[in-house]
Amino acid sequence: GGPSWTYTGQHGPSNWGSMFRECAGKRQSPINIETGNVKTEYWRPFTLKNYDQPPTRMRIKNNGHSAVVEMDAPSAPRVSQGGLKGEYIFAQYHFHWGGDSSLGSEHTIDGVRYPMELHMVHYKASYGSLGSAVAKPDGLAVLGVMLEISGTDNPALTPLVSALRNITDSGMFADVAANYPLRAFLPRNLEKFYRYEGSLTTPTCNEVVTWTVFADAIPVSEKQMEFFRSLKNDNGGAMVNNFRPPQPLNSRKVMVSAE
Ligand code: SG7
Ligand code: ZN
Repeated sequence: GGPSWTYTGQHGPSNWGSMFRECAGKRQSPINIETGNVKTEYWRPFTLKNYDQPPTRMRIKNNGHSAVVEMDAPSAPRVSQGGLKGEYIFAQYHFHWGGDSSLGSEHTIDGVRYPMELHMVHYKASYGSLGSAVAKPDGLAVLGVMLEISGTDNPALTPLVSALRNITDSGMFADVAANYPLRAFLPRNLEKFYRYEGSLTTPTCNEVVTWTVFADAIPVSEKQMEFFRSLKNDNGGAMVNNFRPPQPLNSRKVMVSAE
């Protein structure tokens, strides 16, 4: 295959653009969201289908860059409305986190970094598969959720965190014992969110993502964070700081939903 990429050193984010042409594009992600420089939009609320349905099976994988969760469900979770054009089918979710809790999120809000960010990746139903959708400018919708430190464990994360011990090395995967529905990983308030047109945050940085970043965070304990930090990356080093820094906004406009 092509050259591998990393989050530090010679193959790190500042050099992705020379290794993968699209990473040097004009609609890259993540970004810093400046809440004083957004345009209010009056959209219908999100319509979430099958987000409350417990999956029949959940698996977690160490892909060398992140911990990725896939699930089987009786009917596929899907999202529409909320300013999205069309219906998007859930594919997987994954996390980005820091080596300590002062950093870790990909998006920042007025420069504020969160210790972890969760991404629920969806592809446009009309494109039929994730593979075809990553070649279309409106192919993906990713829902981004910030996590903030809480004094108590987030119960929905407990089964995932337990499974992390079985996927310490890149390429490993494991079943997750308890099956929380997707809804358990979303903030209660889905009405306030930021929206912009961007890209995948990892190479090949395809400029195909309609981004949603919810204003409200969900909790995670410091103890739960430590389990994520104990994973190993592609090079056998600690999987930490697996976030891309904010990219130039260029001529794009960030929108905010009217609450
Ligand atoms: C993570 O981020 C993985 C990738 C994902 C990438 O490394 O979740 O997905 C898989 C299946 O390994 O790439 C195409 C895709 O979803 C970038 O996703 S992101 O822009 O949401 N961070
Ligand atoms: Zn991501």
